[in-house]
Parts: sequence; C-alpha cells; structure tokens
Amino acid sequence: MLRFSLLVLLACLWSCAQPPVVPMNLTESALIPQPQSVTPFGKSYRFDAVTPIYLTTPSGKLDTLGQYLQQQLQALGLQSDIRTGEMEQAGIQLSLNGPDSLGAEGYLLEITEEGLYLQAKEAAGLFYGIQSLRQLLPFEPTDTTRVATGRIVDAPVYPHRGAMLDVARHFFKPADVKVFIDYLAMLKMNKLHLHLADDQGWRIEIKSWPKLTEIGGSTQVGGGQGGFYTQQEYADMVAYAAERFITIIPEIDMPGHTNAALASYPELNCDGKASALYTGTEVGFSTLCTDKEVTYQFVDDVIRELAALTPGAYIHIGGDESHVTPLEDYIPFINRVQQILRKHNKKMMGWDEIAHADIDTTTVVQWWAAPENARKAIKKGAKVLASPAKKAYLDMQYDSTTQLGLHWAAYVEVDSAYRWDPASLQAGIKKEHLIGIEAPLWTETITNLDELEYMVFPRIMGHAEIGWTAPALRKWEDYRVRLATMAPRLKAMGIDFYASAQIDWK
Ligand code: TNX
Repeated sequence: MLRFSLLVLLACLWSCAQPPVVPMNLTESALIPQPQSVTPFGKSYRFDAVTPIYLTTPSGKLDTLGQYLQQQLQALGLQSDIRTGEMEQAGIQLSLNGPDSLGAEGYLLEITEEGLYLQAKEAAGLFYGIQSLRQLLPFEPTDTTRVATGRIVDAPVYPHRGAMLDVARHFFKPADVKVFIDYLAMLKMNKLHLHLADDQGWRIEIKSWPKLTEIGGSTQVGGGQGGFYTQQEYADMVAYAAERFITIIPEIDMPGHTNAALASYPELNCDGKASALYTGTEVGFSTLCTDKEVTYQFVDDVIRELAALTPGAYIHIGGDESHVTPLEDYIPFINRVQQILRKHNKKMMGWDEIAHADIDTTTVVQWWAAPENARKAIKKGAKVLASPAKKAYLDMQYDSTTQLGLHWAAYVEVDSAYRWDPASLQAGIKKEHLIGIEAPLWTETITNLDELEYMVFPRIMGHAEIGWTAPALRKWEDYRVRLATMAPRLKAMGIDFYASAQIDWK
C-alpha cells in the first residue's frame, strides 16, 4: 500500500512539475491586423491559477499598463498579481527596454513554455502587444488557458490609423463613442476623427457662443432631439481615448456644412437673418459669410476653445462641398483659417477641396473624392490622409440589399474594403506622401450603436490591417480565414456585424 502511494506521489510530482507539452502553432492563431513577423515555436504556455505580471522598471506608464493587462486577464477568469523586477516564476514580463528598431508603436512578444515576454520602446507599443495577446487568448473563460509559443515582432506601416464618426447628422452619446473607441483600440487604431458640426447639428459646447448648442444642437436628421457634449464630457472622452493611445481629432466643418451655426446666430449669415434649423440630408447649400469680420471672430473663438480641449496636433476644418461659396471667397477663407489655427498652435486638416487654398507643408489634406486634389496638395508639400470613398467609407452599402447607408460612391463589400492599397490606388499618390488611412462613418442613415456596428464591422478590420500591415503581407485568401475565425469573438463582444456571404464564418 505504501509502495503504491509512493508511486502515485512520484507520478504526480513528475506530472505536476512538467505539465504535458501541448503543441500549438502560433501561425494558426488569427490576428488582425496581421503582424510584421510571426515565428512559431510549436509548443504552448499554460496559464496557472495566478499569473504574476512583472514590471521590469516600474513607472507610471508601466503600472497603468500592468493594471490594464490584469483587467483583461480578469475578464477571462485569469487571476494575476503585479510584481516588480525580472520574471522569477512563470508569468508575463512587461518591459519598456525594447530595441530602437521597434519605433514608437512597435512591440516584441516572445512566448515560451516558461512565460511571456512583452517588450516595447514606448508605452503605445506595449499596449498594442497586449491587444495581440488578447487576440491570442480565448475570448471567454475556459478550464485551461493556453497560448501557442513563438515570437511576434511587430510595428505599423503608417503612423495614422483612424476612423471618423459623424455625430452631427445623428448624435451619439459619450457612452457610445467610448464603445467605438474600444473597438478602434482593439484593432491598434490610434486616431478618432469626430465630425462635430454640420448643417443638421452643432455638438460641442462653445462657451463664448452658447447658442451653437442651445439652438444648433437641438435637433438632428429626421427631426429627433439631437444633443451635444459639454466641454467636460468632451474632455472626458479625450482622456478615455488617450488612455487607449487614441488621439481625438475634432472637426468643425466650414465654410459650408454650417447651417446649424447659421440657425443659431443671425450675424453669421450675409443677409443677417438666422436660417431655419435643418433635418434633411441634402449637402452643399450653406455657407458662412466669408466677407464679414464677425465670421473670423467666430472661427477664432471656436478654434481657441477647441484647441484648449485638444492635446493632438491637428484640428480638422472640413472645407468640403462648399458649393455655394465661390472659389474666390473660399480660397482666402481657408487661408485665413489656416492662420487662425497657427495662432492657436494647431495644424490644419481638411477635406481634399482645401488643396485649392494656399496650404502650407504642415497641413494635411484628407483625400475622399478627388485624387487630383490630393496630387495638388502633394505639389504644395502637404501630406495626404487616405479616405477614398469607394474603398474607405463605412456608410457605403455592402450591396444593393443593404438597408442602411448610401451608395453614391460604390457598393463596398468586405473584399472591396480590404483589397486595395492607399499607396497604389491612384497615380502620383505614394507611400511617402501619406500619413495613413482613415475610415469615415457618416450617419445620415445611422441612428444608434447597433446600426453603427453593422456598417463598421467587419470592414473596419480590413482598414485597420491596411494601416498597420505592409502590402506584401496582406492576402485576401488568408485574411478571409482570419476574419472568419474572429466571428465568435465579435459575437461574444456583442458586435452586430454584417455576416457577408464572402466569408465562411466560424
Ligand atoms: C459627402 S465626404 C460628404 C458628407 C456626407 C457623405 C455621405 C464629405 C467630405 N462630405 O457630408 O455625409 O458624403 O456619404
């Protein structure tokens, strides 16, 4: 009997000390965006009851990331504790001592049977490494949690990877915007452009011009209630985004798309009469009065208050579809707005029409419709942000049966949104001219978060990959398999995505 127990004990000691090797292939773990390089080691790491997280040289940033990782693990039923110093026992090591080659956003994740080592040069890189780890882990608690061993070395091809949300046509509450921010973070996107004012609504409190929100914020497309962000609510969204390494770029569209402002203040109209509030979906009928001095006082005040709320370098001034502003008024207007931005220490971003003005080399032109405008901007030494509507617009319908959205640019199926490259789509627009890619969601027909998710997912995952992954590593046949694998994860997150027939969903 004693001998038998000893045997059992020995057997247990052996198996407890050396858990059975479970082979797993890291290249079979679906990641979106696809990393720069993935080297499988063929085994797996098993999470213990408690996983220590080691912070190599603790700092405020590293502490925050350690806690963030701890929360992510907690959601999977994995307990962890945070320690300082080098890894002593199987766990996860976070370090900001990564090699210079990783750049500002790159990371290196090495997974062995003994533990996970995540390195970066900057905090953003660690954050993106944690996003990859989240995708390698199961999306819900399981009995035993394993990840495949191997090495991932990763960094993005473009510094600007973003999406736009039009909160003017239909208002989205801060809580909804935060959900959207979380989606962007998961996909390693780093910019959120908020379209804060248009004909149908003015959505950001401007203390020096209070009627903008009082009157201009009071409705939306279809005549609903509208709404607006107080400066405090807006600052809170900016901070929430920043914690996820996302910069919010605010847009106040001008001189066109300004009916909400023109309805709020009669003096901004050339005839001195307030225009009526507008709840339709026509574009191109409104303009600020470009030869009144009060217009520039207004722009200065708005930019001043917005600049104070904006940690990022850019403020977007729209400039699109100013069909009732003659070009001889439009050009000096944009020139003057560029000066106002400079006075408030911000750089200008605008839709591609602003290339007609005397834009300087710090200005970014967002190419949405006319490649010739992008080329004009390049000639003037400005940089280009790629959002060609035919590929990047999230409000375009998937096909002729899609209930939501518009289709003036194209029907954009999942393959069409993925199979293109901003640096080769149009002659004369090359990688060196581009800061990156942005996928805009206009909301004339989008009224709530469920509808938003349906138009955004899965196309935005392709846009995120285009911004992050080199063209040579992007293959549709491989992407559609990875995307299919993601379906249960998206469902578990409660994302109402469009289940395109192009994908063999898991
Ligand atoms: C064009 S894109 C617009 C927006 C509309 C959008 C609808 C751009 C710069 N202007 O005002 O919402 O089409 O797809």
